[in-house]
Order: sequence, then structure tokens, then C-alpha cells
Amino acid sequence: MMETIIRKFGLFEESMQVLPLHQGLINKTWKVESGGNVYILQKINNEVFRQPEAITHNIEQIADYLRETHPGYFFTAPVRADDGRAMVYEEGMGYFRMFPFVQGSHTKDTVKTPEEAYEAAKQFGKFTAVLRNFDHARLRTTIPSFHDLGLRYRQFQEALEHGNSERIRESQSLIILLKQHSGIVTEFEKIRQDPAFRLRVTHHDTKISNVLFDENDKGMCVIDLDTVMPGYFISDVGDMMRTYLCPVSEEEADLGKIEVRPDFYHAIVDGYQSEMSDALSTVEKQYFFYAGSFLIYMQALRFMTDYLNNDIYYRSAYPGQNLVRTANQVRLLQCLLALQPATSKAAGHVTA
Ligand code: GN1
Ligand code: MG
Repeated sequence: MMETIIRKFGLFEESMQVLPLHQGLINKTWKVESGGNVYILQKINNEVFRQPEAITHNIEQIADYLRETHPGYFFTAPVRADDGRAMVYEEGMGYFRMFPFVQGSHTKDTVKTPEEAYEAAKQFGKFTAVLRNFDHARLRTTIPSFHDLGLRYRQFQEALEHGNSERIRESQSLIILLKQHSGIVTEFEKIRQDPAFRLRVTHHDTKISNVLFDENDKGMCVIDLDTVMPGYFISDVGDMMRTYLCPVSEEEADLGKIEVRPDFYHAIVDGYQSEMSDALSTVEKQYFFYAGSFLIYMQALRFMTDYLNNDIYYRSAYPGQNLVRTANQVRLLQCLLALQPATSKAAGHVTA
């Protein structure tokens, strides 16, 4: 079946092999071995990415800019299809794109050491740093208001009004906890008004599996540029905190296993600052801790909202999975807030 797509990229061979790779919650991914070369093929979920061309537009803009200004920066440019475009569409199958597999690289699914966290944070910092003078207005928005916490909170409130009433009853204790932390939204609204915060080219999906590592476990580059858009640095740093601080993932149902590892926190801050220190304002630098609370809270709201809306957004394998994910993220938020350093910007006061 995938043959039709691979033909359009001009890479079809009788002996080729197509193997499914680990799946995210949104897009699907395969490894393709053809003609002695290896590629990564991705199907774009166009329910989520309503204008898939916006993704390839952005990648092409960035690729062109970096080729001219930072030729030494390692950027994985997409494979062009026979018609010259970086994406193919097939009726009934959807939108696909392909990248050459980077020889000698590997990805990681979990963060096991502070060194890995440092390397990943350095790569995400470097990505934003090399694009510091790129005019972000050249980028299209691939998901409108993606990390707009105010909108996420309103969507949560709407789900409380119009969502599945049985699920709302069953989730009361988590709903109350989420409402108590709405000060994190108020703080975000201040950030949006604050000229000390700059919009930059940010990645918006900084999980460890979006970094390529070399044989010596040094970071090589970032991948998966679907959600690259203008954003605040707290989005990227926050999603690293959300996904690197804890030894277990957002899928863990045993809340007793959730904890925040302080040495990983420092590794993220140091790795990111090793590239971004000159670019960040003094005010922005006070928001590293807030970044973690911002992203974890947003993810908790998104999982809760989806649960109350009968699981229409996140792929789920068993009933109640989005509720488990919500409880997991709320616990993670509590663990992080318990460690708030006296010197950092408050994460928003808990209201009773
Ligand atoms: C989605 O599909 P994946 O795993 O790259 C989501 C992220 C969430 C993440 C939670 C476009 O990312 O924002 O943080 O799930 N991406 C989109 O696992 O909604
Ligand atoms: Mg992604």
C-alpha cells in the first residue's frame, strides 16, 4: 500500500522494506530501506494539521535561510518528490513526507542521564539561536494558537459545560486541582503583554525523540519540524521539563513513580543557555522554572479537555487513558511546584 507513496518520491524498488517506527500521538512514521539508502517516511495527521502545506513551506523557508547563513548547521532537509515538492498527497491516503535517515544517528525514547538532557536542550537552544535573525513572519502557523494557554484554559471550561457529564462527575477531584492552578494562565497573559519576551522561532515539541544523537551520544540536530512556529522560549524549555524531569512518561498510571529529578532540571537550563544565553533577556531568564509549570499545566488541561470531550484528539489505546494522563501530569506539576527555587519567578499562586 505504501508503494504508491514511495513511488511518488521516486524511491520505489522491488526489494525495498517498509517498517513501522514508534508512534507519537498524532503522526505515523515508517522506516524505508530502498536502493541501499534509508529514509524516514511520515504521514501527516491532517485533522490536526489542517494545512499540511504550511509545514513544508516552513521547512523550505528555514532550509533556504540556513543554507545561506549557517552552512555548517546540520539540518535534515526533506526528500523532494518527482514534482519538486517536499510533500506528496494521495487521494484516500493523505499527506506524506520523507527525510533521509542520518547515518550514524540514533534517537532516544527516554531521558536516562542529565548529560542526555543537556545535549537535547543544547540542540533545541541552538535551533532557535541560529534562527535568531530569521524573520519569523515568513513562517506559517501550522496549528493556530497551539501553545496559547489562555485558549487551552477556555477549551477546558467549555468541556466542563458541554462535555460528557458522567466523565465530568468522575473527574471532579482533578478538575478542582486544575482550577486551583489557573494563576499559571494569568502569568502567561502577562508574558504576552511584556516586551521583554520576544517571539522567536521555536520548535514546540521538544521531547527527546525529536533529537538525533551521534555514536558518542552527542546531540546532532533536532527533527520533526511540524510545529515550528513563532513562539516563546518557555514553550521549548517547558516541554523539555515536562518530558525529561521525570523518570516515567506521561503514560504512567502509578502516580507513586512520578518525581522531579533536580539534576535534570539544571541540565536543561545549562544546555539551553549554552546556546541561548546571549539571546535571552534578563527577564526571560527568570522564567525557566515557570516554563516547566506552564507546559505541564497546559498538557494536563489538554488531556483533561480531551477526556471530557470523549477522546477526539489524542490517540488512546484503552478507555480512560486520557484521564490517567491527566492525573499523571497534575502529579508532575505538584512535584515541580514543590521544588520552586526562591530566586525564580513564581509559577502563579494556587487559589483555594
Ligand atoms: C502530541 O504526536 P506527538 O507525540 O509528537 C502533541 C503535543 C503533545 C504530545 C503529548 C500536534 O505530540 O503537543 O505534547 O502529543 N502534538 C500535537 O504526548 O498536538
Ligand atoms: Mg510531534
